[in-house]
Amino acid sequence: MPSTVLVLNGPNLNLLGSREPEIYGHETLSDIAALCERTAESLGIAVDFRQSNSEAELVNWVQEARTSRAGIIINAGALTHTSVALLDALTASSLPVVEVHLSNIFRREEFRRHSYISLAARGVICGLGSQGYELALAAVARLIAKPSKRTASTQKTASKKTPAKGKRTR
Ligand code: CA2
Repeated sequence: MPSTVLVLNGPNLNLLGSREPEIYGHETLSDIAALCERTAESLGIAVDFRQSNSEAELVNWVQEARTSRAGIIINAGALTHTSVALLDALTASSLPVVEVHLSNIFRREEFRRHSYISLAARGVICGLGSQGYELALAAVARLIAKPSKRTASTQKTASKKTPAKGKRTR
């Protein structure tokens, strides 16, 4: 059975496609869900795509994912900039997390430049619209395939006696 990645979408993302297309594009959330399904299939993984306007529901879903999902992709919407609860849940999940934003949060209002979620994220993708979800899925698929990359390289380094001349070690 393929590994399943939880793709979470926060408040107001259900409105996509209806307003502010100059910022968020013309695609609806259903279009993005379909894109994620197709992308996941091509990567040999599965997606569980969800949206909620409730912080509590999102926290509950992250907690449930801990034992049933292989990774999390999250566009927390405005909760990105406010929610320590979501940050704590993501950190506690110990799963690989990739944060996505449709818009470039660094080209917008000052308050959007800070993300609590980023502290729990292995990577952050913003400003590329729905393509960000595709890229995040590819990144999570790799992280799932090589979950202990850091450990493996640490082991390799630890087992090396002396580094080759002129070669850098970390
Ligand atoms: O760029 C993103 O993906 C955001 O996460 C979207 C959030 C915003 O609060 C973040 O700063 C950046 C807002 C989602 C609301 O989307 C709407 C879509 C259409 C109409 C109104 C809101």
